[in-house]
Order: sequence, then C-alpha cells, then structure tokens
Amino acid sequence: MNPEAQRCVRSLIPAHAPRNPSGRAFAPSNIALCKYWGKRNEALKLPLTGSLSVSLGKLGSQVSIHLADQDSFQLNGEEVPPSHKARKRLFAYLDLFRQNAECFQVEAENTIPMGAGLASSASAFAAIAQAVDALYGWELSSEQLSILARMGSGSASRSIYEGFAEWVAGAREDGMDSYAVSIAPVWPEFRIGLLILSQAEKAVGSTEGMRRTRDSSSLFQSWPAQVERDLPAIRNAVLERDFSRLGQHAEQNALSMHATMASAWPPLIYAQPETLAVLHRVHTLRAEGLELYVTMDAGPNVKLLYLAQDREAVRSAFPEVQEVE
Ligand code: 2P0
Repeated sequence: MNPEAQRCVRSLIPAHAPRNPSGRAFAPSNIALCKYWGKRNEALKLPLTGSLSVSLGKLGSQVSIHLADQDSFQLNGEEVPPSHKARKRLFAYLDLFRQNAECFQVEAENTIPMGAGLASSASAFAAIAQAVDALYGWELSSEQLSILARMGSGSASRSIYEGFAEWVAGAREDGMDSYAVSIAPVWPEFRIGLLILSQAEKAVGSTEGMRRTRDSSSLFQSWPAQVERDLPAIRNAVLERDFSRLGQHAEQNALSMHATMASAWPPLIYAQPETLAVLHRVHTLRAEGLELYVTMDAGPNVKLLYLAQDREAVRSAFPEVQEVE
C-alpha cells in the first residue's frame, strides 16, 4: 500500500461516521480541453500543470459497493478475475479506505468503451470515490472527493462535476491543494462528437506514456508554457461562451501534447491513419467556414467540438458521429 496516499486519505476522513451497508454513485466521463500530461508525484498523482475538461453527460460509470465477506468485482455484469489488472488496480485503491479489514463487493457499469482514449478510468474512480463516501457516511465536500478520485486516476479529479471543471495543479507536496473545481455547469449549445475509430486497448497506457514523455522528449520542456497560454484562454472562453477561442486553444493544446508524445523515445504515436484523415477533413471543413475543432487523448479516437447550430453539417460530414450534449 502506498503510505503517502494512505496519509492523505486518513487526513481527509472524519473519525466517526455512520457506516451504511452499501454506497452507490454515478460519475460522468470527461474530455480534457486543456490536457493533463505529466506528473510531479506519481504516487499521489499530482500533475505538473493544471487542466480543464467538459463532462460527457450520461456516458460514464455507475458504481455500487457493498460490504461483503470477500472481495469481488463485476464489470458490466461479468465477474472480473483476481489476476486482471483492472481488478488489481481497483482493490489497491480500495485498500486505502479499509477500516477494519472489511471486504467489498463492487459492481460497475461503464457506458463507454474501456482503454480506447475515452477515459473510463476517470469516471470509474470518481464514481468509486463517491460510492465509498456514501458507504462510510463521510459526507466529504466536492473538493475532498476530487482529491480522493485523483489518487485513483488523475483525470478522475475532474469527473466529480457535471459540465466544465478545472483541476488546479496545486503546489503542496501532500497534494491537498490539487483538486478540481466546477467552472460552469452548462453551456447548452456546446456539443462533443465522438468518433470512435478503434476500440482496441492502447499499447502504452497514460501513466507510462507520461513518464516516457517527461523523461525523453525535449519538446516536453515547453509543455507547461503551452498550458499556461491555453488554460486561462479556455477558462475565459467557457465563461464568455466564446466558442472560436475555445476551439482554437483546445485543438492546439491537444496537438501540442501529441507532439511531445511523438518526440519521446521510444516514440508514442497514438494516431492511426483514420485519425489523420479526420483531422484533414476537419481542417478542410473549417477552411470552408464551419466552426469545427478537434481534440484527442492518449488514443486514436477523435472528439469533435462544435455548437448545436452546426450539428447537421457535422453529421453529414461524419455520419458515424456520436453526439454528446
Ligand atoms: C487528460 N489524459 O487530461 C489527459 C489527456 C490522457 C491524455 O488524463 O496516470 O488515466 O491515472 O493519472 O488520468 C489520462 O490519464 O492517468 C489523461 P493517471 P489518467 O484527460
């Protein structure tokens, strides 16, 4: 067990609380418009920079946790065997919360494909943190829940909220000032179009990808400066509903992150030929006047950013798009 994380959890949870037989929570997935890429502390999942995301509506994770005689984990109705890495990661996380060697029966339903750059770990750990809070009756604040979720998966810190959330990097060594806050619950016209080009699990996960980029890419040295430009611009664009400004900074931020990945050694190239074809198509449509932008995570899939008024134009260019309000 990780002693640093254990200390953080101990300092957050109240000494006495009514324990319930079970806890249940839903958390939405999120897509970063300004990306989290690089940690300053791996054990506590503390980021080098801040980041900003928008949640994905009903796409996310529903988690129930019951006290039980032995640990078990069901994902989308199927028992996950003890040797599976997702199960090991789940119970390593839950070890942080066990009070008296109790066991947990965990049931999770994910409405998004796992491991395809669609951040299922973000919604999963945000839902687990909230289900644990409900189980133990702690009634933690959103910021405290965000810290707990962060220790499961960094991007989960942002999945505590619906709408636009900013994860403030913080400066403290114990990470108690590194949590997400809500900056705007809604932007009714804002749309995300998911283009799922591959459901394959990625070859290199985010934790290893971040480490490799930080350690071997000279371009990564300029990444914090890129975030310093993009983060306030995107935050203000959300607050002022300035879609063009948001789209430009979000797309440049995502492609800058991919440039740092591609310049790592061994190189990390998450884009597939279909990814590049979509990017070129988007750039052609934009040159023709359509306000359409993209963002991409650690995978080959593309997320389109547009406003409701352009949904028909987007749908006719990309009939396979899955729209999220
Ligand atoms: C993000 N990603 O901001 C960035 C953009 C991927 C690319 O957060 O190691 O699964 O568990 O903290 O949260 C994916 O990283 O990584 C991620 P860990 P996580 O959404």
